[in-house]
Amino acid sequence: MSERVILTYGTFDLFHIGHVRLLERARALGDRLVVGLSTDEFNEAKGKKATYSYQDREEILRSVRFVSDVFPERTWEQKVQDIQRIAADVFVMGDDWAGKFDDLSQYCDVVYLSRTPDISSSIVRNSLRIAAA
Ligand code: C2G
Repeated sequence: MSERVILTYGTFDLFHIGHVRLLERARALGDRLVVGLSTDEFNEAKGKKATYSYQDREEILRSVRFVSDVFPERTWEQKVQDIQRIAADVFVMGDDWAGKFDDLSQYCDVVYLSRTPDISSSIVRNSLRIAAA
C-alpha cells in the first residue's frame, strides 16, 4: 500500500495557530504532508511582503511534526508539475481559496479546509506594532 501524499502551499509568515491547524488537518488526510513554500520573490507577485525570510519560514515549517518536506513555490503555474513530481494524492488549501484550484482535480483530489477565524499573519504583524508602540 503506497503512502498517501498530501500537498499544500503558502507563505506561512509569522507562523500562527491558523497555520498549525491547517497543516495538522492536511496531514490527517494521508501519510505524508509536503509544503510548497512561497519564495520572497513569489510573494512579491502575490502582493505580499513576508516579515520572515524564506529561510526562516522554511526552518520553522520543517520543525513542524506534521510536515515531511518543504520545497520553494516560485510561480502560480508549477502546481501540476509539483503534483506529478511528488505523486501527490491530495491538494489541500484553506477555504479562502475555495474553488480557485478545482482544475487540479484532474490530477489529484482537491480539498479546501475551513480557515481558523480571527488570526492571520497581518493580525499578528499589526498586534506586534501596537505592542511595540
Ligand atoms: N490559513 C488558515 N487559517 C488562517 C490563516 C491561514 O487555515 N487563519 C491557511 C490558508 O488558508 C492557507 C495556509 O493557511 O491554506 C497558508 O496561509 P498563507 O500563508 O496566507 O497562504 P497564501 O498566502 O494564501 O498562499 O499558491 C497558493 C498560495 O501560495 C497560498
